[in-house]
Amino acid sequence: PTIPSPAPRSSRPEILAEEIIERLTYRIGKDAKVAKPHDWLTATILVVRDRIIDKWMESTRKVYATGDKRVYYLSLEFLIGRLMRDAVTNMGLMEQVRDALASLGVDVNVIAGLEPDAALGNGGLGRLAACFMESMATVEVPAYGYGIRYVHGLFRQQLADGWQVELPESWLAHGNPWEFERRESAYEIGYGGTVDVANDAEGEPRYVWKPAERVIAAAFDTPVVGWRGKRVNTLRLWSAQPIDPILLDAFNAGDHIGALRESNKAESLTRVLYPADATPAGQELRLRQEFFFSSASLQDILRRHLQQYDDFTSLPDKVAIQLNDTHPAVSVAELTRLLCDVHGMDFEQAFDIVRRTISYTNHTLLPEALETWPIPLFERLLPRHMQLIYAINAKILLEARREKNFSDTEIRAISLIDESGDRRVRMGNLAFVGSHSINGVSALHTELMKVTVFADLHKLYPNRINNKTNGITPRRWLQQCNPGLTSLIREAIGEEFMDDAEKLKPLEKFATDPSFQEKFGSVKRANKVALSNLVASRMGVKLDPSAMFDIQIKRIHEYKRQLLNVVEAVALYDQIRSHPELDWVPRVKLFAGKAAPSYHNAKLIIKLINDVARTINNDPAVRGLLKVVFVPNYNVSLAEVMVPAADLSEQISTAGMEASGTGNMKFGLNGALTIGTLDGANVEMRDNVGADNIVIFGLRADEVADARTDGHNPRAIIESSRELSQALASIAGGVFSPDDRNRYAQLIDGIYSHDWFMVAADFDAYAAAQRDVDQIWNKPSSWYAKTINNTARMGWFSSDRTIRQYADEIWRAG
Ligand code: DL6
Repeated sequence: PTIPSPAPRSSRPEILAEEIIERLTYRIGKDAKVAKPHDWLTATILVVRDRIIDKWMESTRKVYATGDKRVYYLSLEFLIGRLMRDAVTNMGLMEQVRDALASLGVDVNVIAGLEPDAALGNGGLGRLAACFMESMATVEVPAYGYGIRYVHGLFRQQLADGWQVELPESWLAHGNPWEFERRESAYEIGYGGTVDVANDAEGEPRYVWKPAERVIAAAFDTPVVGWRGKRVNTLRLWSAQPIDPILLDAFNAGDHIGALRESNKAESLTRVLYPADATPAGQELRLRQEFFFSSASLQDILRRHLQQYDDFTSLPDKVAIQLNDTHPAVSVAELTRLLCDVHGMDFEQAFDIVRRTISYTNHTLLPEALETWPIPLFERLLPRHMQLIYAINAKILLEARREKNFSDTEIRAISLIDESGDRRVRMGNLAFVGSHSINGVSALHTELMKVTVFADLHKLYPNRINNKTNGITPRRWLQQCNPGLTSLIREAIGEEFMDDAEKLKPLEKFATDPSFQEKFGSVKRANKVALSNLVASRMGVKLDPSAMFDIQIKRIHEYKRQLLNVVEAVALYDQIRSHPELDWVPRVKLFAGKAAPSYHNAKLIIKLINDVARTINNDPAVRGLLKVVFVPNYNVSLAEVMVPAADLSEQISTAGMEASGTGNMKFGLNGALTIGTLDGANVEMRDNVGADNIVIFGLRADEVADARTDGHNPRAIIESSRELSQALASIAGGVFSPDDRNRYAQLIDGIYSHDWFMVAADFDAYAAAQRDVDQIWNKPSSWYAKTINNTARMGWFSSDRTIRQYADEIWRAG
């Protein structure tokens, strides 16, 4: 029979309102009179979702019909944030939904603010994956994101007496109306056990892995809408379920807890996101998670391929698999296993297909962040994969010796096995050799990759490393988070920039226009008032919106140097007190960010910021000229309020350590001036906005490397800087921690003794750069010219550009 398609849905507000009531009644089972705000939110999402589904099916049908290549983005993290505003604006339904809800007496902003912030990621890497998903739909690349449906995302951060306290976060508490459980898409994932060998009909050895443990990976799909609803892609997140939900024999024998043991064990696999940023959580559970989602995704990809094609020889032409960092690197071995052991291919052919299908993005050079696993653990959990890794290693090492005459030292460096201490599998090397493309995330980072972590592999395969500078989606990070600025830009230059962020360029013409500057200033002020209201209501701290809002928001890490920022705040505080007669620029220094729970120094830095804040904010001598605020529980939704309100963006990492940064781009786009080092994408920001429109200071990456190898003398540097030595002495001496005078002694001693992160080395340059910023602030026409130029010239940092480059140069798709 011919099955008719559903009739197209109207987007008239009165129809939307009718449907919202219908969903409220029949899907949620609530009478409008007693419905709670969450019920209205769910009903509204369900109505919007139906319109998305039409587009979703159209997109899926299209790729089946055309046979276009599909892109699979494997990421252990997707830092999504709220979805409603994003989906509604991308569908072009914002006004209609607002009117429909208003006709029912409901304020869209109120219910949008109730949506939980899906924090299935730690920081930049996870947020990048979320921006990429939106951009892949926007630039019409047929793509699937694959990850884990953690029940608890990144912890909720509270402050207790200035210390970070971690609390569980439950984004699924009210259900998740965006997702569809796909019971038919479930796969078995094995762990442990043995590997049997038997000869096949041709006498070739065939390996059969007999896992000792098995769990089910069940799929949950969320539609991802591109700008103007052009395409809808799928984010497929895996949830672990037991094979046997309950052991009835045990239950009937009275062991009610033991009967659920298997079930609990399976479910614990996907219960929590590891809150480690840049350092691998060296836990068995983490490796289990990595294999779990890699294997489920690959089985799904192969199944879909076989639905359309006879065999896997066409896989590299029809499928591109992007590994987001090394977390899914075990995919290299798992895809080889699936092709060889399950689908009967020989090893050489299988590995050739793997390499032509997979590509890998590196996101960090920090040695402690390069994942390695102890061989005994790897062998125990994944015995067949271990064999395959040895086989891949033998092949690569032979190639290196025979074709490139590699020395023993070079061979040791490229080996998949680190033999230097306890033997470990190097996931970065595995990802590298199993990929046809390895990319860094900014120009500087990519060049450093070639001469540091992957120097020897780069020598072996000189054409594989390439750069794809990160980007951000301008829909979330301009249009949705800053409607005031978006309307102002539209009035000035029309709407083209909404489809192509590089079309923001014509805004340059207005950079020096006094009346535009004034309007730009009013928009900024309104955003600062909004942030001040949030800070007042959450923290009871009053901010003056006419002061300069100087903001540093990101994970708390020593290399990101929140410590440099707070030490400078202390030095400025001393200066203001010593010279009250001077014309100081009023500043509010705002910080937000989470520290990994086990990262002692990062947590101490949070406490220090809060100690300094308490002292400065309560000192009448400062007369409100300086305030320091640490806003708790940084997440995507908080960033959406803080970014548009920033005057000054702090991007001050030790040069050579921040792979790219993406907060830097968000601030620039929203008209903040950047103070930063020549690190990560700051370098390309300077190239794009012009050296006059960004304040750069400090050591360059090569100078940091030289200082570290030549052994610089931080003590001498500190002693030569009165401001710095005073600031450090007051912190170390307990001026800000009278309850525990030694609290910061060790932290500050680290600066005196080795200063690995170059806090002392860069301090004077940083303080001088801050005074340059003050000068610019004091000339509003110059300030606005620079900040307007930042907005006008930040379009290149759209993730649409980044995705087009991935699609053209790596995936050859879209
Ligand atoms: O590429 C996204 C993001 C970069 O912008 C940051 O500079 C970088 O630190 C971050 N890397 C990680 C690495 N974690 N691990 N593994 O989060 O990636």
